[in-house]
Amino acid sequence: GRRGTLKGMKQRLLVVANRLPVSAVRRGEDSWSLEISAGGLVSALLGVKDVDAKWIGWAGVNVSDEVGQRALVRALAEKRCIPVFLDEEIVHQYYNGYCNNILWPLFHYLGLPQEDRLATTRNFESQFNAYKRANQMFADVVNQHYQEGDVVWCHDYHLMFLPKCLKEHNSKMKVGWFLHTPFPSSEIYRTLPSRSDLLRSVLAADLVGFHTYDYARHFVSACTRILGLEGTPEGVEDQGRLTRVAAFPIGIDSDRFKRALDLPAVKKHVQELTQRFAGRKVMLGVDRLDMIKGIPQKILAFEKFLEESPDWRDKVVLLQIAVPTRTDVPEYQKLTSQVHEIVGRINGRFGTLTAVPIHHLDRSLDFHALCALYAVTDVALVTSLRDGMNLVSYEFVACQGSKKGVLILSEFAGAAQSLGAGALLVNPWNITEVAKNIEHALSMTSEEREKRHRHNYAHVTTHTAQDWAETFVSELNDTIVEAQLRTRQ
Ligand code: ADQ
Repeated sequence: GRRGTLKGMKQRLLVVANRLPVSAVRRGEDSWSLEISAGGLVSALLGVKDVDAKWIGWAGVNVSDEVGQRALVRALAEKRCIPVFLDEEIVHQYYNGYCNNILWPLFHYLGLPQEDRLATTRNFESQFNAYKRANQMFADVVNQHYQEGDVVWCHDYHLMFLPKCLKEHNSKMKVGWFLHTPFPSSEIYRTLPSRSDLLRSVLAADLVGFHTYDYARHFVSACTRILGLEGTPEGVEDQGRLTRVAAFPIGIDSDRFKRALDLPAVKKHVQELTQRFAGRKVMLGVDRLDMIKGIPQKILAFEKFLEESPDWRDKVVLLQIAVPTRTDVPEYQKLTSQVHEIVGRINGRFGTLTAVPIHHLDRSLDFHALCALYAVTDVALVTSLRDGMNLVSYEFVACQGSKKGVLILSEFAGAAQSLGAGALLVNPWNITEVAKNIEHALSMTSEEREKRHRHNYAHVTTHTAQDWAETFVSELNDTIVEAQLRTRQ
């Protein structure tokens, strides 16, 4: 089998992502305190057996002095992390500019900068140059630490130029690249000025992965239409060299959620929340505050539901937990005030002296509080306008072992392809349709709820983050083996 390649030996893996999975705070001239952020990627790779992983990425802080840099390198080494140092100007142009202002919106079908963002169109070239420079800096660090036999796994839209940089330096290096966002239809993608350069660079990898088959197909057609290359069922072929392209849907570490729910502190929290919202159905939204998550659309749909279902008004509450991100970007600030305004209006309209229909929090919750919240929820609302996968929907399902609540899920999230049979799928732009589905979800018979939940739960607990990482890494190994075989024949 494909997984056989990893048996018996520890596969050394270099994981390259824009951000290291740690937050670093400087405590003195040569001392740092580090906190590991247990994101999906970290737990995915911790769970993979026979893999010895090291992380390469930016630590999220600007360190311009050598003493500080050396101290950070030492501190990070203990966590198996290796930093890439980026100065403020590069971060501004590469990360805020090219990554977050150009690629992120484009890949989520929001198009290239217009109106407020138009100024960036003029800076496009300098931002793209900074992007390439930053990717080369990541490549330099990989090259310093690479040993023969390592495989290198590059992550996300920040590092599309990395496969090319790596292969130019060492054509034998095994390089994989995985995209966490959607890859858009080639009609959208082809508006990007640097469209060909980016595709050619990604194709330098041996294995290219996406969350869904659709994204992989979009990528292959972009290569066919823009570069004139041949798409095959295996991937994309260029002058006899095949880049394997495939779907690798991510999952979560579902056991981590199950274990958390067994903790006395979490159980107590569940009890408190249950009492707090007694007599009302709990609806939940958990998102990073980002345009792609469709938060205003979700809240407007909830308002529509309250308008049309007066009987439900004092029997339901929507908890929307939106953690702010990219807070220095004006568009994100605008989104925050827009959401606040809608929430305020609805609470003013439907609230009473003792209760409001929407609790909106601008912050992140710690893992245990989040688990408790997922567990007491009756209906989760995920209304992304586009989303690579959406792990919140998976986490909710993992925590619903006893309650068997309903998931309302946008058809534009990658998760719709895996949880579609259990969730109520909606078009988030159609507020009337979402409102009807809220009503349906709240009044669903327990038989239907259980049947839907069973389907989702089976999926979430058997398609885990560990499976995802293991499959990608072992396929990356096999791809190379096959490529070598082909040359020998
Ligand atoms: P994100 O856009 O961040 O990820 P998502 O997949 O939902 O979206 O993951 C968000 C994570 O952050 C979840 O683990 C969630 O628990 C946590 N989170 C969000 N809001 C929170 C809050 N208020 N408090 C605490 N925790 C919160 C990108 C892509 C996705 C893709 C993932 C993984 O945009 O489409 O699924 O990467 O590939």
